[in-house]
Amino acid sequence: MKNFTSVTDLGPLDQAIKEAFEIRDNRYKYDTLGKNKTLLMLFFNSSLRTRLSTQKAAMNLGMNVMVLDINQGAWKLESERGVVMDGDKPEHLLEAIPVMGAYADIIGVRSFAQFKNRDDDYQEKILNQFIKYSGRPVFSMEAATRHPLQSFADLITIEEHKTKAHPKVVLTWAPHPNALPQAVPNSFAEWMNVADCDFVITHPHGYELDASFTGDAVIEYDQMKAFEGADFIYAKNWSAASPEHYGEVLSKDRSWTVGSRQMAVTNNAFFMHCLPVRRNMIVSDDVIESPRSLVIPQAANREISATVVLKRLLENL
Ligand code: AN0
Ligand code: CP
Repeated sequence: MKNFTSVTDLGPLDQAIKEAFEIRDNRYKYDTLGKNKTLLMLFFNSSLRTRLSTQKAAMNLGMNVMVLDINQGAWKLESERGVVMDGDKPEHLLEAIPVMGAYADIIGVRSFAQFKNRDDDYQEKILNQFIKYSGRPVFSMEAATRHPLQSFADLITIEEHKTKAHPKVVLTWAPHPNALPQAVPNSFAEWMNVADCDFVITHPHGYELDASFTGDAVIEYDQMKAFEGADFIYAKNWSAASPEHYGEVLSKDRSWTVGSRQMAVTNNAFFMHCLPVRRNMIVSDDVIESPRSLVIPQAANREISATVVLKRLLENL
């Protein structure tokens, strides 16, 4: 594997799942593969899970790891070409990227949607510059439109817990005070479209995700109806994705907060969320604390998905 930015880079999912279970059962199996190889993890945005799980994955493979928070201690980076740099940004990505490439064998990048220009975000302008100018394999640690390491961990978690071949999986929007990216729901939809499941997405009007991600999913605007008979409930907030209202918060309707009222009509569904989660906005205390909540196993599986991805990238060096 050359780069990892979406589900298509991984090839057949059954093979990827097999590798994930192999790693889960012996996570140090390839502990010399990364000897004298250096991973640079680059964060333009905050992180708890991605930072720790990806570093742990690299250590499982015997790699050296460097972590850089661009906004804390590095120079602020300009990303537009042709700009007269007389503002607050002392360095350009076009120099910074090849410099970083000189020190690293593999580069992980976290760079959220900026909500300034929908086309720039949806064309993955920042991530693609890393691929173009670093000369190194690049993987997404959540970019503008996708969070594939999360979706891979989500898929592993569903595979571990499903009790039928084609479970009903429901992605539900839930309220949040701020404008959040569409990366997690986009990616989850993209992966569920490839996986073996009945996939339903539910959200208020105005929160339609881009059709390139939703694919064959059934869109149901009635949340209670969507939840009927579900085996897995995946909650997430996202802001509007449409060109007219891109990045806007259109609703904070707390009747969409996932609680026992909605879970009661499911098939005793498991509850999932990528974390960080705002309790009693996205999900009630009792649902996230219930024995059916998978949020901690999901987060734990981030180490597994990252180990598989780094292993594949190392094998191709
Ligand atoms: C981010 C998001 O919604 O994309 C990261 C989730 C993994 N969440 C927040 O900014 C709260
Ligand atoms: N789920 C996830 O990516 O969490 P962090 O933002 O803490 O990395």
